[in-house]
Amino acid sequence: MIGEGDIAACAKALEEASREGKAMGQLTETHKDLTVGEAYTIQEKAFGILLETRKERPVGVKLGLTSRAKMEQVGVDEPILGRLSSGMAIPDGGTVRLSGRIHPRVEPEVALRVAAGAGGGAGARFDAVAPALEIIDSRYENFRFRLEDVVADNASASGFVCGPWVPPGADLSNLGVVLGIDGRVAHVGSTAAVLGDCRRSLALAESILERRGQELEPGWVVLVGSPVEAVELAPGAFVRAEFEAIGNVSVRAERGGKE
Ligand code: OOG
Ligand code: MG
Repeated sequence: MIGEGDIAACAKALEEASREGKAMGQLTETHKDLTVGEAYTIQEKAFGILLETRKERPVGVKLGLTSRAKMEQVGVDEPILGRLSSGMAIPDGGTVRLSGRIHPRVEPEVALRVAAGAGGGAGARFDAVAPALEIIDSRYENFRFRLEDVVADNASASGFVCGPWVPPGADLSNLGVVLGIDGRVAHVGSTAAVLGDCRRSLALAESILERRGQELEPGWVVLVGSPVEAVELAPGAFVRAEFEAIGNVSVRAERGGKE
């Protein structure tokens, strides 16, 4: 248990680290008994500060650590949820600015769009699906953290790119995914690696939000979590993800410039 003052201070520190692109020490080094529930409270407070100071709005959620490859990469084996803001969206074929980020990585994801009337605990549905790329960037030194740290740090959310939305007809349970960097294959995977069927991420998002007294909103984007390890983003890199039956999405990394 940590006090309310400590929760506010942690949220402020994380929001500042993210805004200034400066790495910080893990919260669990100072707050050894921080709980996951408290970590979500910190996440919500830091996201609130982000929305207010940057005049942004919530546009969805992201699931993280929903595949074995991702759990092993960061050494945390429990799925988590983070929040997406309007300022994190990058257009398909656009550029992701690396300056202002600490040690950004990119990963391929399926994006689901929450259907109208999906809330109210009836079981969320989605009305469109898109190929997506997620840019993650831990605010902790050396990209190292424990479960509670990464939850407080909004599940390392930093940016996302959605390709063209398509109707939800395809069977998403086992689709091939190729992540390419500069035309070379970096990772090959399947949507089955995400919870056995990446559509399960929707129910998972609902249940995590429900525990926080919240719901998915119609029109929100849900990033299901990466089926493969994330790859470091270097200046000039051209990143493209190809999804069987869904389509492609790309982004270019640049040191400076506009997003
Ligand atoms: C945590 C976020 C994980 C995913 O798709 O699994 C995530 C991290 O790797 O820093 O976004
Ligand atoms: Mg992700």
